[in-house]
Amino acid sequence: MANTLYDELFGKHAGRDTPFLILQDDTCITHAAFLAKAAQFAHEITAQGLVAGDRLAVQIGKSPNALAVYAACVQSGVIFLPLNTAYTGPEVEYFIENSGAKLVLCDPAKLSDIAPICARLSARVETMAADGSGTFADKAAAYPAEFATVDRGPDDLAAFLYTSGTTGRSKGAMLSHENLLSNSQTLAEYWRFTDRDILLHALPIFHTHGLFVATNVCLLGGSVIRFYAGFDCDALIRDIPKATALMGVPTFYTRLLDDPRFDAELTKSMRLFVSGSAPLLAETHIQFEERTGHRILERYGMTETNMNTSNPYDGDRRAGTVGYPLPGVELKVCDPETGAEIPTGDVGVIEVRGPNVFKGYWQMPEKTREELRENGFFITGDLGFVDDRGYVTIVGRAKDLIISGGYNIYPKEIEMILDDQEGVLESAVVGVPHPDFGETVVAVLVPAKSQTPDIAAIQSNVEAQLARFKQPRSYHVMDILPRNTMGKVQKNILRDQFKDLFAKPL
Ligand code: MLC
Ligand code: AMP
Repeated sequence: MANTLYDELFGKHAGRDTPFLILQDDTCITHAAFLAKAAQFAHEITAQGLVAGDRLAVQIGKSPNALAVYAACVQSGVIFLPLNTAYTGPEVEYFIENSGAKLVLCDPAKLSDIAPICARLSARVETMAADGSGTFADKAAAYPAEFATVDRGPDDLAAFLYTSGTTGRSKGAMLSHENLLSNSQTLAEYWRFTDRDILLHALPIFHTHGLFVATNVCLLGGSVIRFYAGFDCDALIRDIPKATALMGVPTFYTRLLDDPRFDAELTKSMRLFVSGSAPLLAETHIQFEERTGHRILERYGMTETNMNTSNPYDGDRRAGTVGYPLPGVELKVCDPETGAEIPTGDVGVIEVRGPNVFKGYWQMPEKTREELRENGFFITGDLGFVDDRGYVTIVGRAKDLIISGGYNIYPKEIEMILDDQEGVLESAVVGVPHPDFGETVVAVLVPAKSQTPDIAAIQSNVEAQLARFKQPRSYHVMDILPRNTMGKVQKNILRDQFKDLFAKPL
């Protein structure tokens, strides 16, 4: 046997003194040094009592050591469960409980919040700070720099990534070794990643885009990663001339375009700019080409499916479209009511099937059945059409979802908290255009009879429970919510009413 993902991504670099990560201060970490660290971490994970199939939850800052925890999980067969560093204690508690994680790695600054949760849920807890230091790395340092890789096959699970849902409860998407490997192989080839590439990596490593797309593609191609703790415009502008590729959410590109230093001369070493996770405005695509001479390559993916479509590398990268289905991915557009496939050019719900599609939601068979058909097609909840040239365009979402700066926010999760607040009868949360984040969150509150909601108190309760990116940026009080004859809240009316709230001044 072998280990499907480890062997292809990591194992093949064993013993190579070639650069893998270059940090912001130009420190270089070789493949060999990275794998030695990962092996020590795999020993420590095993020493903590975890065996193949157990879950390790991490809520830690982005660092080479954090990435080595991912490699260590793959090598030891343990399921990697990364969590957004912005999540609050109550949010993290749900993920630990739902996943049954045996071990949790958290930032030392959060230990006082997380340790009692772990104690209640009988999970072990260790720390790792944003610089990679902490109890976990300290304990691991005692172990050898080699670890006997645990056998794992294509259908074994490699990672859980939690994704919220329209009911407000997050679901753990189970991703197999094959899901991750097959998609990364397709992308590495499609986008031509080789050992001559240097990728600017400024995305977080707790989501598909930064963890699986950016990292795995570079590992497969033997490409070097310039590794940033987060998006930092100055650092990117400094390093762009040393790089060949960037992957980002649309906010990266609008922020770069806001900087006059970002131009054709600066980007002349670059061969590829990839955008995804949220819609890239056609005007950003056009402005980008005018400024730099490069056409952004937009692609479309999801936590449950990895990447589904991509604009072509060589052919026409069409603004406003997400390109063609990737090799091996079947894509059809279906009637939202009947599920029947509809004619080319008509708008419907996008469904996808292929080796990229996940194995279901952890311990949620009903949710899995609702979204993953028996024939293997996954119902994405995105509305779109395929044109006569085969390009896919996404026009909206059948699901009630806001995407802010590439982070998904499900209004239901926020409404459930707002509905519980004193003085509030009911609430509605909508996404409105935002110049930096693409969309942002607006809350509408209906007061309970003869009461006036205390917005400041509500805001502070929301802050204690929800990550910053989910918190409404604006609150409004209304006597009643607009509803249709079926009693459903007409969110389109609210979106329209508040659409100019964050508009850029002319
Ligand atoms: C941070 N903040 C956000 C935010 N990110 N608010 C709304 N939306 C966001 N996306 C808040 C912070 O809490 C803080 O609030 C302030 O903004 C500044 O925080 P920061 O830490 O300085 O972050 P910033 O640089 O502003 O981050 C913006 C960003 C980041 C766009 C660089 O959000 C980011 O890296 N997004 C990428 C998300 C991603 O990887 N998505 C892929 C999902 S996978 P305050 O009040 O202090 O100002 C997927 C599948 C696929 O979708 O197809 O890829
Ligand atoms: P997530 O659940 O975080 O993986 O987000 C997946 C969702 O992001 C998809 O269902 C789409 O709605 C959206 N998305 C990803 N890429 C694109 C894109 N290029 N254009 C429009 N929406 C996108």
